[in-house]
Amino acid sequence: MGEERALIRYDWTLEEIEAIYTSPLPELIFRAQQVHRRFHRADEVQGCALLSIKTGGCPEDCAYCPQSAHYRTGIVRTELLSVEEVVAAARRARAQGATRFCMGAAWREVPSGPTFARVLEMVRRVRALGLEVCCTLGMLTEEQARALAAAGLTAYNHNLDTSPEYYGRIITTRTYRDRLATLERVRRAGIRVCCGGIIGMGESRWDRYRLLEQLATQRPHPESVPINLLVRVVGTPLADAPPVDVFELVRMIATARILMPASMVRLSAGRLSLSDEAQALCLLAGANSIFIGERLLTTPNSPPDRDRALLARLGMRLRDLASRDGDGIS
Ligand code: SAM
Ligand code: DTB
Ligand code: SF4
Repeated sequence: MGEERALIRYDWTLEEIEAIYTSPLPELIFRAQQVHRRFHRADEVQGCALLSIKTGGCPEDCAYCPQSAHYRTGIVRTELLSVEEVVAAARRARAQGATRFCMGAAWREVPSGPTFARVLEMVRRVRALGLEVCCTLGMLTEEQARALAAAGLTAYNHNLDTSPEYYGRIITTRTYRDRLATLERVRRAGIRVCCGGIIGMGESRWDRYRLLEQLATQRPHPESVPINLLVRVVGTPLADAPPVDVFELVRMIATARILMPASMVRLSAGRLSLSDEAQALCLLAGANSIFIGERLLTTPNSPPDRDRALLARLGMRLRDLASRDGDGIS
């Protein structure tokens, strides 16, 4: 990979990002394909499964999120699941073809004490099934990051979501700087970073370039970059956000692929609202991972039968457990 490593850049400018994002679609997809094939297999996607280990009642006010206590979305709050419940879900996910298991908790920050000890045990037990393990638990202290690393955590998900300038329109209970500080702690603990964003929140193209700039100038790049299409949930302030043109999603994915060649670019939330053809275009644009399974965290996902049929029609497959470890170099 030495030669490939030399192709990875961290000095992308906003102008370059804009030029890539706005290039004619055939050019953009061609370039993304060239990068994709150099760093990844073009016929394989990684299947990841999500599990909400603690649902609802979150003190943050993220305008997109059904789990925020600030909005009435009908979400039923739950306590932290038991280790056995989580392990059973991870086994089911593995049987369905997932090689990465992501646990999400509706916390502003990770609590300490027995609650955190239980999360660490979940990480150890799921890792022992041979799965990559990702957690998204809100803000972390340095000590907690080190403990997660010691438990064998593969990656920590903490999204920047949008540009620094638009962030305050979406979330007021924390700052972009808070987010970057947690990401820094994750990095320092030696955990891989999973960091991406959401499109369709009323942001401009410029906000998307700024988000991509934030991600692609990190050294190393986040090994995992989830691109979520807003799932509009009734009761949240973004319930009636105008739907985004699907080609914007394709452009976002292709640009992320070109800027961060070795990273996994994940076509994350929102697939249920996409046609098969739109999803195929996202995969052609360089996405190489999807969430599989009935549910995301609290909302329905694209049904497993439909996903299996789609991959079969495209002549593609889910990456198996024996394959090279998930995240690429970066
Ligand atoms: N509380 C933790 C946090 O915010 O980091 C972890 C869970 S949170 C649900 C994880 C990510 O899911 C958010 O950063 C956001 O990018 C994404 N997300 C949440 N609700 C979404 C929605 N309705 N549509 C698309 N993405 C969403
Ligand atoms: C990410 O970027 N997307 C996932 C995962 N990281 C944790 C979450 C999507 C949540 C969609 C809304 C829901 O189901 O609650
Ligand atoms: Fe809480 Fe995370 Fe939802 Fe924001 S995105 S309200 S922090 S669960």
